[in-house]
Amino acid sequence: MEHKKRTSFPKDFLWGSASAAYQIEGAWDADGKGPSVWDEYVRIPGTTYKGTNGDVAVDHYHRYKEDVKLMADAGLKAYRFSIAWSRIFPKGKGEVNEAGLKFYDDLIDELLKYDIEPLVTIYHWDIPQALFDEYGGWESREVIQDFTNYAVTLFKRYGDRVKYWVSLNEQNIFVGMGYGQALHPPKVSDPKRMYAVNHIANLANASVIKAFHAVCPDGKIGPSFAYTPHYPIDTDPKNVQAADDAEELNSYFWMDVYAYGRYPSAVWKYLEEQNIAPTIEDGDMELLRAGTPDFMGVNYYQSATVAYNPLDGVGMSNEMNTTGKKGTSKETGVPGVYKKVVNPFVKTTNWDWTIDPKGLQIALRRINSRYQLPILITENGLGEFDKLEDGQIHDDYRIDYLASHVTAIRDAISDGVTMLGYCTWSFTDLLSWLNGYQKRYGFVYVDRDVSDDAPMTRIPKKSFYWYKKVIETNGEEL
Ligand code: BGP
Repeated sequence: MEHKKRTSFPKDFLWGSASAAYQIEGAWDADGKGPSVWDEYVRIPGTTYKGTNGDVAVDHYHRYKEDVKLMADAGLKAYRFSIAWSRIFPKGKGEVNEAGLKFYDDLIDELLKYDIEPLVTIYHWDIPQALFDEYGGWESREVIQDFTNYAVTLFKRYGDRVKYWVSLNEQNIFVGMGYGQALHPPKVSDPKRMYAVNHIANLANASVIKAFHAVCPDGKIGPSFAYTPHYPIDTDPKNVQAADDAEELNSYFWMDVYAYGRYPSAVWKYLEEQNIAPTIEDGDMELLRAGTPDFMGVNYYQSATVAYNPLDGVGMSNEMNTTGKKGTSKETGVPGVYKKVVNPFVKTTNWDWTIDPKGLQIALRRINSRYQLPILITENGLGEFDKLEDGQIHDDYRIDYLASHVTAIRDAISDGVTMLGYCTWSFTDLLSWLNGYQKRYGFVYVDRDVSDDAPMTRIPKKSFYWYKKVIETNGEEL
């Protein structure tokens, strides 16, 4: 829709940035922290770009005061970060580690000192290795109780100061990459196990949300879903059908469970036919319905365009462009459902991610119509090579990307979508899970690359000053 007059951003709109513990903290074994599955996974040769890992990351654990000061300088209203489960419970359960709790106490207090609203992600992919060793982590229903105990510990400790919580970050990605494409821990490729894990993760998510509403009735909680809206390549009905199917299989299969506590019937039938549907036990669906969120968290980076793919057509690829060499991604699809094709109307990044701000507006509208939930954008950003020139980074390409996405949010608001806030990915540069430190996302450059032995100096980029202005003018000046 086009509007004669566009609606302004709400006065209390949360302009923020996001991060994840493993990608910024470092201090991987400090002060009683136990290992997570990522601490172990990165040591397997060939799993990450040039063997990079988060042992030191960008040393946020020791430099959080400097980082928060920079956030205050940028005028951030909110900061989304995740808590490392194995800092709180080194073995995933049992004895709590006071030093771990204290680190996040201090971080939260530091943010509040500058009136920055802390948004806490409970789980951003780093399940304690001990739980994986004991019962296979997400493959066992035992994780539901352990995850809930961990989350309740956080609610009780920080609930007086933290109002907004994210339950699971990108369940669709950690389950898909971990058990489908074998690119994340535990490096498994088995659709039956993948859907079984996913159902358990759904139950854990609902259990935590239900517990949260009992412990913190005034707070707000939701999952962060990695939403990639799908388009058909053209108006050939079989391609339109493929796009609908891709949307059901990749998006509604998660978001319907979050919002309504039910699986979409077409996907469920498809999984049964393939004999890969998860086992539903007594009480499961009741729990899913009892743990619905207060908002939908959305991580938006790109859209995807698809076409019809016959039963003997192209399948999933477990090869990704992790080098930043444009055009090196492989063709992928799901036989009998859809295959991904090039959209001639959108450009791509050096990592072959489409750049499609209109897709964000479309995503927000679809979620709004289907679920009628407020939306918090929990991640959006551009991963690029940045060059330090005379001590400065002129990242105009990042400003263009972010400005066009902020415009899309404003358009969605003008269309009637309720938006709570916008967290860019990320504030400082950080570790990109599989792509090392050269794929940068931050407003603040961090002077490090492959080697941990680097100065880690923080340098605000041109986009830092741009975002400061955006926040000052509540999104009027882009
Ligand atoms: C999301 C994750 C983030 C972040 C981001 C960028 O999927 O939630 O943790 O990494 O994507 O992805 P990448 O680092 O692969 O470029």
